[in-house]
Amino acid sequence: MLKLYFAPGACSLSPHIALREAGLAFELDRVDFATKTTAAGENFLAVNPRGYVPALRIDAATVLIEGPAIVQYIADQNPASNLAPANGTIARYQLQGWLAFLNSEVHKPFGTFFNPKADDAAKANARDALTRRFEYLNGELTGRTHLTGETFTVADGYLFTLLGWTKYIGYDLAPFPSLQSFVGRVFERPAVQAAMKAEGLIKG
Ligand SMILES: N[C@@H](CCC(=O)N[C@@H](CS)C(=O)NCC(=O)O)C(=O)O
Repeated sequence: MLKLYFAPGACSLSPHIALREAGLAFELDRVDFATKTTAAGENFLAVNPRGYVPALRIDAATVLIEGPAIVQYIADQNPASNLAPANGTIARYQLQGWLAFLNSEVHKPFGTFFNPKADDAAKANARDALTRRFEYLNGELTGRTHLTGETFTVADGYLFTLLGWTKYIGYDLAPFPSLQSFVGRVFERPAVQAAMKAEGLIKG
């Protein structure tokens, strides 16, 4: 069975949502970053030598790492769930473009706020970077319901996960009404609520 290595509320929520949206059977194993061990007793550095979540165990010998790759693998296990356009189509490359943008331009600036060594100047720069990206994303999501159009894809689960971190860093999304309504729309999805409940992020 697939196993997702995760930490509550971390970027691993994105593949967690994708697994539930795809209706796949999977188990969860929580990673303790301080000890780099998992709840099931595995040495996490042997699972992912990079030391971070998410990681997806596919079988005894195979672990997939890096969120954008993992969510596409999940989507491809159940094409009928329409979580990603078919491989080889221009729409698939566009989805990969969104995942790359979210990974490098939105995810990364958040990392500064969770880095205890980051000083106030670094945090101010990261906040400015997020603001630029939010302005752009707010424009993109004005007039359409999801990043790639009118259907939910793994890129939307990733953006939802990232936007959820604004409450941890005291960033008010009120100036970005289309982003706020996107968060509300994605939150309504049963798979999203199930994933958040399983991670203890909302009450069950
Ligand atoms: N490039 C990786 C980044 C993953 C990442 O930043 N993971 C964070 C949580 S959101 C993490 O595990 N941090 C703990 C650590 O690095 O010790 C990906 O996109 O999958």
